Amino acid sequence: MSRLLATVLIAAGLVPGAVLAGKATGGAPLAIVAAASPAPLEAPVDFGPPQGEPIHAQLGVPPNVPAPIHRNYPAKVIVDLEVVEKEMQISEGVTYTYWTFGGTVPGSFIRVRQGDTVEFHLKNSPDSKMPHNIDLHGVTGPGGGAASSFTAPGHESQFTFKALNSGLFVYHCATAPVGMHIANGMYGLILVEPPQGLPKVDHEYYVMQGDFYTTGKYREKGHQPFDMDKAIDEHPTYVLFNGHEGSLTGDHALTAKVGDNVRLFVGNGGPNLVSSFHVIGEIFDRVYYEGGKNAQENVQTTLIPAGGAMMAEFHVDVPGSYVLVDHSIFRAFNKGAMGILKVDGPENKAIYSGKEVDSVYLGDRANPNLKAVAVAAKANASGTLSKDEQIAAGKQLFTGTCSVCHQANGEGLENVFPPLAKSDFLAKLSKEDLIGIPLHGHTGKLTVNGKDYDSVMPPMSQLTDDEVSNILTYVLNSWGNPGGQISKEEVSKVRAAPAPAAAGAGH
Ligand code: HEC
Ligand SMILES: [Cu+2]
Repeated sequence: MSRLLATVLIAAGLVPGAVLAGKATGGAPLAIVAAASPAPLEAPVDFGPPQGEPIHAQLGVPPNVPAPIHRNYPAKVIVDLEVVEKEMQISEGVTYTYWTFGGTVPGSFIRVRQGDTVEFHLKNSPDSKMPHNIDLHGVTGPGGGAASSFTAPGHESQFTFKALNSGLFVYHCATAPVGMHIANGMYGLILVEPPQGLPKVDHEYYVMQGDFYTTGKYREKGHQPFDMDKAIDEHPTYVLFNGHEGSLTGDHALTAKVGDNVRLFVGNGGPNLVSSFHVIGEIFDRVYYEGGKNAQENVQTTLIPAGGAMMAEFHVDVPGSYVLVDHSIFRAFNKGAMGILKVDGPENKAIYSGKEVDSVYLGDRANPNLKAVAVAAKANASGTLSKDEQIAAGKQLFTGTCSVCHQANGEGLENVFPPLAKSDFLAKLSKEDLIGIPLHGHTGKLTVNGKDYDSVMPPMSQLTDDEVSNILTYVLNSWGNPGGQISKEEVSKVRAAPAPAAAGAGH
């Protein structure tokens, strides 16, 4: 009965004419609707009882997925998943207390075959402070398993479901406050393969986007607690792939060779944001949008709802770094939503003339060595920060922030961006005025080394106090500048003071 009703409603929504016809003929619209609508829904095929010995599922640690299933019968598959609460690095020098399925964010990747009977064991580590459960979107049944899997610390619960529909599905914790559990990293993907399997590819990768809310600013160092108010307001501090800034860049970049076929399983845990998922420099040859059965071809950017997923397949033709982003682009460049697929192999100048995109798109992620920044943050916390440590950290940060305009060697660009190297303007500034430039920007006429500039430097207010102090200490001690040192405290004083009239009036 309910399936029949659903068919009518769906058909009515798709075919406006049918609605009118339905109204006109009163009680018996069905035949008319069916004529102009897609085939009626059928109950999913029941593949019959599980056969053979029970199988223990191999789980995938992100960004890896378990091997494809080459089985031609439905089986009983046992999944063991443990919830672990643990502190991990969210960004260089910044820690966060994650709640995880299997110790990673996103949680372990589960792969079963359509028709399999899944016996799910959810353990909650004795070290946990909170109870947890799991809602798998691939489960047919109220709550997706949530009610049957509520598990206190040190306990285990078990439930069984039949994977009736094939597709790529999100799972997540659904314990109150649900948003907080998801925001802390409690989500992952379960792939229910169709009986014939997926087409063979050279690489399969597992990527999941999530938004994070910390009391401190983006990249503010130290341990950062969850911020409930920011989460309710949907103002994330971080938007990340696989739970940590840099989890898919530098040494952790995804890899492929020219000529390979790549499949990405991409989910969006949310809790709040919808993802406009894009790979810079690639076109998805095929996208199974929303993780379902149908594919669209030749897609640039695909929408992944919060609590949704998609599969993308593409052929890589030329070498280089392809940047995974949420094309809501401030999230990529200012909140961390960036990953890299590094493709090695011979150039193909007929397809692309060459020249790397790294410096244009990657900023400080082109050079994955942000270690110096973490070292400085640690030293700062323990009160032992030296000038050399500040300079080393400042150099890395300068590359990501200031060098686009002032150039890596501080020489600037003739008539556009003034030089910082041997700048007589800079040398005459008081500490406060120098700190004020990155904090408030600069507008209006100025003369550097005898040349006039009348341009705009935007405020770099996204930088934290320690980042500003390290960058300026680096600038002061580079390229023949006069030397000196700026502390984090000096920066916070200037930030707290009202902006000077000149900089304020410039807007
Ligand atoms: C988007 C381009 C841009 C970025 C990024 C940028 N600046 Fe500037 N900067 C300018 C421009 C343009 C001026 C000149 C402004 C004017 O004409 O009033 C300037 C002026 C300055 C000056 C004073 C003039 C001089 O040459 O001594 C300093 C110091 C400075 N910037 C430091 C920095 C630092 C440090 C950073 C990184 C935190 C940075 N800038 C990032 C464009 C930029
Ligand atoms: Cu939970």
